[in-house]
Amino acid sequence: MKVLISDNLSKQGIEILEKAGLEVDARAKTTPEELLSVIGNYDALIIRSATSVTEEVLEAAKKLKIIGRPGSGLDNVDIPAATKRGVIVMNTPGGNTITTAEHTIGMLFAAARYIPQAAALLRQGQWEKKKFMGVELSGKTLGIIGIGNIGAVVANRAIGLKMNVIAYDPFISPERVKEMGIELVSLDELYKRSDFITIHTPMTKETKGLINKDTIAKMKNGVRIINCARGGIVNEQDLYEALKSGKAAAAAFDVFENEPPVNNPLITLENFIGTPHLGAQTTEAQENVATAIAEPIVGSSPLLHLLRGLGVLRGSYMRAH
Ligand code: 9EZ
Repeated sequence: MKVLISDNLSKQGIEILEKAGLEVDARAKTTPEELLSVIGNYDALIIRSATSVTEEVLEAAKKLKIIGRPGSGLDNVDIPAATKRGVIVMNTPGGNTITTAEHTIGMLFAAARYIPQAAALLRQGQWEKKKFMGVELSGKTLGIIGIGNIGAVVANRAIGLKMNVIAYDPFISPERVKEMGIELVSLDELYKRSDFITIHTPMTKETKGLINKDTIAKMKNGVRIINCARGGIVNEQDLYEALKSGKAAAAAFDVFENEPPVNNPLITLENFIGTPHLGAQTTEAQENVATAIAEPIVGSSPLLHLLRGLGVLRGSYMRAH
């Protein structure tokens, strides 16, 4: 079984594949043209965000049985086209949970105290205090939109910071909310009561542009907004206006409508903090997702051959935890 790794994968993942006797080609920075020309030789493909698996790629991938995407987000894979050809698509959303939640907590502090802006000025020799009067997190209300795996860890850490945590999620059970020790509210109530708002939903047609001028108008004056989920859930133009007018005191984003954000006016604002999609960038998360994607690919090797031989496997989408 031949495996192509078209982007970077932590060495722990590569070792698992090699030890199992799979033939591994680690070709970081594979171009779309290269991918098209070589993909026909491989049984398995491991990608990151840089590789797009289009219908054209899948058409050329005559031997391909499985695509693994370490981490969450499968925006760059044409899942229906893969499924049509009996190719399994797998991701590992669990491996990033704590790391992404911790980045969110970091952004919460950054938005409360302007740490990145103050540090940048200090580097330039400026000792600026007046400009950076912050607020405490303790006693403030944190509104979490989307209380799945990451949202739940953010809630737990925020409770430790003595924040009052409220959440909105159309899919959560009341029992689970009770276990977490937080209050489930409507979206309108969340907007009305929150001092800080953080988003932890996937990008869907319901969440695209969820935070916009109309919903911002429902928020408290001086609200601080965090987005470490997906670019575009917050309308960037509308947020720009809110940060400019002071309606929103600060915003801290790890994700953008276009990444990297070129000519994006948001990043010029003093009360905006941006990081370059660092949500999953820890040693621990990268090891977690690399091993979590390698293990089922190894396990799949004999099983996939058998199932395809029997005509059972028609393609599907699964999660490897
Ligand atoms: C939808 C959502 C949040 C939401 C939350 C989760 C999949 N999903 N979608 C509409 N977990 C706010 C408005």
